[in-house]
Amino acid sequence: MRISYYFFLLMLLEVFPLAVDGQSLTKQASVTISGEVKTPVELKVEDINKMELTQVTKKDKNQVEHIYSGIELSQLLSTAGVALGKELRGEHLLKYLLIEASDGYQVLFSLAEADPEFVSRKIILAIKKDGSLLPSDEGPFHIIIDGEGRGSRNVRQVTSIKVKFAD
Ligand SMILES: Nc1nc2c(c(=O)[nH]1)N[C@H]1C(S)=C(S)[C@@H](COP(=O)(O)O)O[C@H]1N2
Ligand SMILES: [Mo]
Repeated sequence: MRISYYFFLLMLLEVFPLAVDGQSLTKQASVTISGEVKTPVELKVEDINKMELTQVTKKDKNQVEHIYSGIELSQLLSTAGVALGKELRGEHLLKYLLIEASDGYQVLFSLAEADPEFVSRKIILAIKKDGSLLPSDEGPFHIIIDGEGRGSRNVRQVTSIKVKFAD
């Protein structure tokens, strides 16, 4: 009895703080948009959740389709004052987006690829999958590209988006 009591206490100490940490980690986590922007921004999951969300479907490796919801990259970039649409011309076409993840993984998109006036295929920074916040191995922020055949640019656990000039 005594042993199982200690075991129970140990379980509470081990499991409960972990569960709390998981939730607060998602709450505290943020994504930054910086570099060639008017105003750098740092957004939390709840900030993005208040914005207009767009849905993109993607099949997983077992061919099961999932509905991801998130903010379109173009909208996200406009919160930082990045020039898009008619203003995206001339030297601005030399800009690219460097997407960085917590494991050091990096991928880039040309800025024009994220502008719906150039490319109608949507790219979102997803915060939800099938209606729930993303699991920690994917999120809290996950780039999802509509209809892209290869999975490698769907960056999981995004921490920052940097707007840069190719020179
Ligand atoms: N952060 C991060 N995202 C990543 C990767 C990675 O190594 N780190 N690998 C990419 C590659 S190469 C693929 S094929 C897909 C795999 O996603 P899946 O495990 O959800 O199928 O994730 C992409 N996103
Ligand atoms: Mo991959």
